[in-house]
Amino acid sequence: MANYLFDGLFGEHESNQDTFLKLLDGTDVTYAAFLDKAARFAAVLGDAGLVAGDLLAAQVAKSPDGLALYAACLRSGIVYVPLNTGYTASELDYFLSHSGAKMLICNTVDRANLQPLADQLSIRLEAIDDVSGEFCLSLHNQVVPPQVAVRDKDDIAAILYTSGTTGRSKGAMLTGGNLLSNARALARLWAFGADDVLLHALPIFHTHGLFVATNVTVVSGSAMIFLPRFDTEQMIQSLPDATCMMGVPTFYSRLLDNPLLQRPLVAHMRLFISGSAPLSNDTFARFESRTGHQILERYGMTETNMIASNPYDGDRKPGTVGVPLPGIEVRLSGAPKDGPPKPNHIGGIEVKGANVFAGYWKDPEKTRDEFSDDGFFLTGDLGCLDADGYLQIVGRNKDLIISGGYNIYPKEVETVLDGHPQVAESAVFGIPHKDMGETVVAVIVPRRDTTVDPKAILHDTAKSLARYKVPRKIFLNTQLPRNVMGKVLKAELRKTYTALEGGQ
Ligand code: MCA
Ligand code: AMP
Repeated sequence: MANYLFDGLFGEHESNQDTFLKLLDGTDVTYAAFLDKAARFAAVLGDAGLVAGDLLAAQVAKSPDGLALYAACLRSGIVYVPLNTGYTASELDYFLSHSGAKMLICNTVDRANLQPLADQLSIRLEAIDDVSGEFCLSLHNQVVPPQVAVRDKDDIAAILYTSGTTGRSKGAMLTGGNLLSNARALARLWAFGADDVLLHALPIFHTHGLFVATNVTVVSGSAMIFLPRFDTEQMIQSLPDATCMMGVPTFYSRLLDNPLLQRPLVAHMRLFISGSAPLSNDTFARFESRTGHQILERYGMTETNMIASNPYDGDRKPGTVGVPLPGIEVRLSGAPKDGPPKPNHIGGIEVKGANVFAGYWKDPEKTRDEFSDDGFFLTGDLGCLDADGYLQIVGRNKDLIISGGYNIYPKEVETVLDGHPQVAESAVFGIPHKDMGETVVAVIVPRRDTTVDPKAILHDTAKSLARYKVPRKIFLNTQLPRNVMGKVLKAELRKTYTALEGGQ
């Protein structure tokens, strides 16, 4: 096979007229039209001097062209580095410098803001939607698309930056083999077929929206209703035309808040899937009683793609993430090497299989730290297995907040807060939140002899951090609770401030 991933995903669709994307304005994009656009992007990127193995960073709003850019990179063997559209220029500085990307693609509205950074780093910057610009104009002039690049199973297809407990983001290198094996396994497991229409309202810069949703759709030749973002009313309007939906738990709790979500609206639907954050038993039960559908919960990570899933046919157990996908080994640290772990044994979840990434970009030391001696990836999640082999995630041994499916590492936020002139020290943690699952808050110990203005601190923080990382509330205190080793007692803070906020 010439290009392991691209051919594996799109091989079936080169010349077919089936619909791939259904857009809000009523237009459809066929697979053929989409692949033509991808080929044109590939040609333009080639003209710009990018070759297989080079990195291309993209901070683009969700659109068919944004997705075609991803397909173009796969086609040309260019390593795709998608970036959250919420990242500020100072966050981008790190990703671009660290990755060594040769080119950054943005939207016209962000161009002026990003140009100084691109100039400073000598990175070529282009806007994907600047229709009168040379980059977009040359898309139309391409007549002979370049050859599809030869790419192997082990070649890196994408690098996704994921924050870490040390506060420094790491670039997870995902190979063609990682992505294709997972897409095929999920499509088979969830019984995707050419007649399916997936309701897609996720962002396309993370594993969930880009790899799980898109790759599963493509590999099974189905279509997606491609919404620019999650909007409850648009979802309700689109559900009658869909057969499946994927989302984070917030999607489901927001849908449940809408009285129009009723059994007849979704009677024809085949499957609702949830992931990226814990789905509460309450949401599972309420969704079932309102719609008759049991949400299928699955579990994964940027570094591993999807690891486990509740079954399509068979018991979907609320509060569990199901069983490991075929071919993927899952074990719990501290469990006996042979035989099943003791009931209720809680251990670190460790994973091995074709799904597991190739390591962190330019960081062999960190890569070594996150694998066991016998090659299992250490997820940092804590779990236990029930008698039927269903995995339950019971906690994390990493300091992480998941808000609406986005991960926030407190250390990164604390570093910014601690650098503020009014702040002596800070502790950032998550408290329960009805809509987002968890929300970010901070306790701040002010500097002596300083007047503290929490609003100003938040305003300044938002200059360097994406808005979803900025604490929703700041509490002031004279000191932080610490143990004898000097470690801040986050669990205690969580308890105190959850009670204070009334559990939200
Ligand atoms: C937006 N905001 C958020 C979030 N999203 N704040 C905290 N947490 C969030 N998730 C901020 C905006 O910047 C804005 O801030 C304000 O909240 C707007 O609120 P709202 O309009 O309610 O938000 P929204 O635009 O409706 O977005 C909420 C959302 C969205 C629909 C839940 O966050 C979303 O699509 N989440 C999905 C994330 C995802 O795809 N995760 C998968 C990661 P301000 O008011 O200050 O301006 S991949 C992964 O985790 C693994 C691999 C896996 O297993 O899938
Ligand atoms: P990320 O690093 O953004 O890929 O996020 C991965 C993390 O999301 C995992 O390590 C888990 O902590 C969490 N996660 C993903 N799916 C689930 C789920 N179904 N239930 C609970 N946590 C989940």
